[in-house]
Amino acid sequence: HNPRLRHPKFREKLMSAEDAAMLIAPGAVIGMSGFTGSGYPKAVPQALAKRIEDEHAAGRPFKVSIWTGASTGPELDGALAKADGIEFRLPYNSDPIARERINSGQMQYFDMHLSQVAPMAWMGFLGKLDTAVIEISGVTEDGALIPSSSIGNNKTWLEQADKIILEVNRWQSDALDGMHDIYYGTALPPHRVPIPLIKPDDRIGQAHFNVDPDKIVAVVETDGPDRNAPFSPPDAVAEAIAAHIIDFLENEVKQGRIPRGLLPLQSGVGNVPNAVMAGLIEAPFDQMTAFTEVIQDGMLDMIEAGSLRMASATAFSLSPEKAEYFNDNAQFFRDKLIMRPQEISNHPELVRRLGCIAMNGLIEADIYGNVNSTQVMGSRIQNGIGGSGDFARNGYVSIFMTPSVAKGGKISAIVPMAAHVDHIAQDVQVIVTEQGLADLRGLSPRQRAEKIITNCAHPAYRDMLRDYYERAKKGSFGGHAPNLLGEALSWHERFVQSRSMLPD
Ligand code: 0RQ
Repeated sequence: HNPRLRHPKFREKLMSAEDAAMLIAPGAVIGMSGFTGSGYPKAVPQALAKRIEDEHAAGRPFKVSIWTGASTGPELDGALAKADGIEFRLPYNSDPIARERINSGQMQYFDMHLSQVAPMAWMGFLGKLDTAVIEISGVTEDGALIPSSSIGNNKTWLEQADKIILEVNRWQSDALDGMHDIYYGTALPPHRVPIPLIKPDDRIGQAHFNVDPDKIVAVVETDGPDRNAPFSPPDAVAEAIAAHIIDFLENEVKQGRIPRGLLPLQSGVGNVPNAVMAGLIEAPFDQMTAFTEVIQDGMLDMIEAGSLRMASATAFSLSPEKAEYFNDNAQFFRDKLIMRPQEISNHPELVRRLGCIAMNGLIEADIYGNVNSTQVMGSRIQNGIGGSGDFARNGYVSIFMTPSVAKGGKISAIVPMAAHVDHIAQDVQVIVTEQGLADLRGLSPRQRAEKIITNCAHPAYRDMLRDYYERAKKGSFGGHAPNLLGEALSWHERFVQSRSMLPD
């Protein structure tokens, strides 16, 4: 029998993914594991998608609501969205098929701060959770669950669901056991107490999930890899952005504001943040730490190079090659990584206490430093706010980075007015593009505009921005953050009409 199922009660519930999917009813609200392409269930969602397709073919409606940690993989979001089986989705999506369904108005999507998902579920704001479908890497002799490559909201789903389906994935490394730190001390107001984490490497919880064995209705065996999107190697633009950020951090050290090992790093997902990690290996900082959401390829490289001492996160977000590499070398990494529930990895109290250096990507920023991370042309969702808000508002410094143009130069990442705002100017202290870095700390809106236009805008758009700003200073209703309301979103309007922000 499967050596990963070390408790007899769980072996009694072994069944196929197809049989497990039969235990899910139309309209069910399902809490699944999964965070940035790791630790998501791989067999039951596909079997459920097949069942939904069969029901639809027979003319019967069948949709479910899906809650997760963050994004998942093609076997979950992709398969269920393709089957048109998702009625409602929270809290984060980066799957292209699901994105298309959301943007065509067929799927409801509640995009939310990732630290708030578990508390909102406990408070009952999200409704009742019927079923949890959770990938684990094993069950202990005592009947506790050994987490897999992400934790996300699994603790909460296991507590709140009426029934639980487990997927035991043999592909996950045995060495994951012991890397997790599940904190059971959270409570709701008015009973909350301080979270006793003072340093990023503090362990405050336990290695395994508690579970009520009577709620387990199915155990499914799987043997499949996490499927994260591969990273492209850093290009010249990403390298230039990384160099500006490293200069900025070196200066913070030189000014005596932060120690040589910096403060705990938080790095968003994507190619540019990954390039920053690569750049930090060469930088003159030592004994760095990370208190972040996801462990990316670049962080494992930093650990191997000895520049990063340890990382705390809620999930891996590794390219397929790096995920295999991690599994082959898990013994080396296991005492340098701690994985926590996302309400702890992203907790505003902890991000503020530790003084994280928050580094996130953006879609567009306006000349006053308001940042749009989520909605292209103010209406089309890209991914979601994810953890960027948790870290940006509460860190020691909040850095947002982007190439200065998108879509081959047809879109400027610096615009007169952001068409949607996720991060207000007060939560945005540094903006960086390959053109340069704007340190906005302590500046008024008009001082910010001068700096952002001069340092960050692409030359093809710089004069257009300056022209807008000069005219706005004369024609604006108020002079604090000058704007011409009839014109502020005209660049977006031009793109929607002609697919370019550049004038004819
Ligand atoms: O689309 O692939 O169709 O060409 O957005 O853009 O430049 O590859 O950058 O991968 O770093 O993503 C903000 C989306 C940036 C990401 C965002 C288009 C661009 C491309 C991706 P294509 P790039 P990145 C904690 C942190 C929110 C969540 C977060 C994100 C695609 O960083 O989702 O921060 N952030 N989490 O073409 C139109 C623009 C555009 C644009 C970029 N101005 N207009 N399209 N794109 N700028 C981690 C977690 O929470 C999990």
